[in-house]
Amino acid sequence: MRIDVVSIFPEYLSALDISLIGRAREDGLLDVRVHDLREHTHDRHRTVDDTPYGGGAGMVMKPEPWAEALDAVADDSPVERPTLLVPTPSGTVFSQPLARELAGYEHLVFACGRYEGIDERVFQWAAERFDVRLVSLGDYVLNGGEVAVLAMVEAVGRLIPGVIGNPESLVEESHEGGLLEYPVYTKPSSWRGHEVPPVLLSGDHGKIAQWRRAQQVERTRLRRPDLLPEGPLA
Ligand code: JE8
Repeated sequence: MRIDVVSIFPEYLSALDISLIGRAREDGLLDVRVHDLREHTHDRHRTVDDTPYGGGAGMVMKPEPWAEALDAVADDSPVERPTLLVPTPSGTVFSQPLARELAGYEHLVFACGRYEGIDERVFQWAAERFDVRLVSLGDYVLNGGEVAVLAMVEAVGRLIPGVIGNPESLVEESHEGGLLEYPVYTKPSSWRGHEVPPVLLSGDHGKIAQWRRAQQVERTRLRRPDLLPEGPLA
């Protein structure tokens, strides 16, 4: 899979050089290219922002550097219409099903805004060359799209075949099964007065699976009741 990221803080994306995603890149499973938006400015000060029409606080990202940067990425795309993902607090909330969908695509492009965001016309224009998706990491305020891109690239990247050593860990996990994860423990079995639940030491794999499922349901009921089916159990 090919991923391009455009940002005024390309060094922010250096986290993609390490760990699981870094390894996937070394292994040739992922081709991640980070671009500096300022390379697509042509004035002395490499200006990417200007004052908002209509007034108001802060600055808005100018359309011209974005169009030039995105044109360059689209010209170099392995596909006819790559997917352009724009992190924004006014987008649809990113989710595991969306990560799954994106993991099936050949080319993703992320546009990281800063300041008060990117001139809205960029998204209208970009629809000529991209499938444009405005996505939010969640209902809280960040200073720009970079942190959201780190999260989304990690969520998508780990779903690409070969990126995770043990793909079994992909099926069991939270948000694919619709329940939260069960609690996990390791040695020592007794630690600072806290014991590992004895069932996990019993060697009875049927009972362990049953216990873990019950833990998942109980945690979900307590912490994320919104994930459970409505009403009293049939
Ligand atoms: C961003 C963001 C995601 C999330 C994403 C991109 C670009 C209009 N507001 C802009 C005003 C306050 C500051 C904002 C800064 N900003 C935030 C996000 C996001 N994805 N879940 N929260 N925030 C930009 C500029």
